[in-house]
Amino acid sequence: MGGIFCKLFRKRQLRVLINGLDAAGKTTLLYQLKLGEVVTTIPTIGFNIETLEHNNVELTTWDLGGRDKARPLYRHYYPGTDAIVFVVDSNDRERIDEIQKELHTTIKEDELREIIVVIAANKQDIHGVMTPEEVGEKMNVEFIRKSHRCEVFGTSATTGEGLYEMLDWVVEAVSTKQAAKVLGGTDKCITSEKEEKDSKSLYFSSTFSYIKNVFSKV
Ligand code: G3D
Ligand code: MG
Repeated sequence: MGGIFCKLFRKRQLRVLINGLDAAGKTTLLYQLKLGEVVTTIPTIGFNIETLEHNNVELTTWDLGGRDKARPLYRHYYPGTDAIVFVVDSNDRERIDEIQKELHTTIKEDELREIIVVIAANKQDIHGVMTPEEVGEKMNVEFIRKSHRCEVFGTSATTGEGLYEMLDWVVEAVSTKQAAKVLGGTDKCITSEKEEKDSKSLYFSSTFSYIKNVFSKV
């Protein structure tokens, strides 16, 4: 059976990039999720990549900034990505402009035209840091929203505060977007017959509830 049924219920993976300047809290965030082993790939390509895979969820992270030569290499990781989380150190007022520029450059990439953008205003456990609203303003969220769905969350990667709420939102946003694409007929069904058969009872809407479950139970 093809068509919408197949598209809605196929098996799919949630792919999220987690980017930010060094020391923003990306690695801490991955470990805080306690979903399994964080794998670091030491590259011949110029930047360290960490990945965390858990069932249908794949999180990939690397440090941005000061590496213009590496930028073309990032593109290798863009295809198939559902959402990008920019982790911002809310305590780092000096480099907020740098991360703002990185974010705006990144989301202009052709392959990220339709990506869901999340800003994690991290380190909210530290007294006196920029609030999520301030971070959103400095990152020029209003401008981003002209081209992308975008939301800001206050997080603390060390305490876990705000992380699941943020990931929940990502799952919801990706799910909504995917459903809209399927119903609008712009999404191609790539499910094999066998996968389709296996997946009828399991996926799409249930995939996301499942992922949500995974995140919220940790
Ligand atoms: P990165 O992977 O983005 O480079 P890391 O950043 O995860 O390595 O974190 C850099 C430092 O910031 C670490 O401190 C880490 O403990 C701290 N950090 C990360 N997230 C938070 C947070 O939400 N709150 C606070 N208070 N600290 C955080 P060290 O001292 O190990 O360098
Ligand atoms: Mg790191």
